[in-house]
Amino acid sequence: MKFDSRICVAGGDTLIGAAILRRLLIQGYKEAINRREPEPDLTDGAETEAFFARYVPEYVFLAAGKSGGIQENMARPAELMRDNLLVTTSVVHAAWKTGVRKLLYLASSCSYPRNSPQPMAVGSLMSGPLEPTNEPYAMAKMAGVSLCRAYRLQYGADFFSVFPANAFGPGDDFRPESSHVIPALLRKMHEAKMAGAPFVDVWGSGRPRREFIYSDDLADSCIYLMQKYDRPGPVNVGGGTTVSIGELAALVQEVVGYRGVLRFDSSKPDGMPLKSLDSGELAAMGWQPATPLREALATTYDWFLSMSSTEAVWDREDRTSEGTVHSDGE
Ligand code: GFB
Repeated sequence: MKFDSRICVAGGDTLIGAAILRRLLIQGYKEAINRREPEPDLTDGAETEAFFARYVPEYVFLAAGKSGGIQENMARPAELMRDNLLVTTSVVHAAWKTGVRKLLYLASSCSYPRNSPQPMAVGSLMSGPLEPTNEPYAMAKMAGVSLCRAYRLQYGADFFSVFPANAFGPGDDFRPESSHVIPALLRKMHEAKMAGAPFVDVWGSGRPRREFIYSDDLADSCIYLMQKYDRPGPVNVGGGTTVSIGELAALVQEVVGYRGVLRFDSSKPDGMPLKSLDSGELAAMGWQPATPLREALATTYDWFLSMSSTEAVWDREDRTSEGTVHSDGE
């Protein structure tokens, strides 16, 4: 990939896609095509093909498709699955038709079987049942991995997949009903601090463990892999730090400066007991995540504060919706 290569980030408005676009521009790649024309509806195969035919990108980062936290996955499994299947099929096919040189597909660590040995190595994929709370989404993401492999097998296309740890960062979704745990806890604790609320409810037992990666680090790893990776993949991208949800909540509490009590709400699901990735292949290539978890949380909180008066982060209805601290703490 050269600085004047034609690059498409499909899903340039997602957390990871936006981070990839940002990091591409900072690193000097000027031709990221999403800057010139709004992205088409990528669930529409014809629109997607027309878009690719106009720009003929050489490199594609496929970060498109709806995603959400554990509650969103349980509430909207059909929407998440359908959207991801359609978007992936459209983009992979359009990329092949227009002769894209290399495509990187963002998969999800939730496609690993629920009881995979930890840390999870790519050899464990498809070796057992998935976590039920996100099975439809996880299955759709795994179909994307398989689709990339199929285009490689049948057409010799250089399409490969990346399994990232749980990503978070500026631009994340902070809505209680759909957010992942980090934006959810940042927002809950911020609102509780502002309201002087005595408790914040943390879902589940606090015992599940997750590996987190800062979105800019993940974006850098994707650009690095696009430049250097020459195998069929897939490849894991961990964030280097695995913590329990209880430990994470305590860290978020420190970052936000909330002094109340954390209550674990066992009526809410835990999801997968442990998700940690074996990132040995990427480490052996010489890439490591750069941002410590605490620093990344603080930067994300700063972004949230800077945006908190706009609809990008919340709206009036959300402020009183279930899942915020108001339910019990006041
Ligand atoms: O981030 P999260 O929604 O996703 O939840 P998953 C991680 C853990 O944090 C779970 C707990 O054990 C949650 O119960 N948690 C505690 C909370 N408080 C909260 C809260 O206020 N909000 C949220 N959301 N969680 C998702 C998958 O699983 O991971 C997706 O459902 C996707 O498919 C994503 O793959 C990366 O790690 O459990």
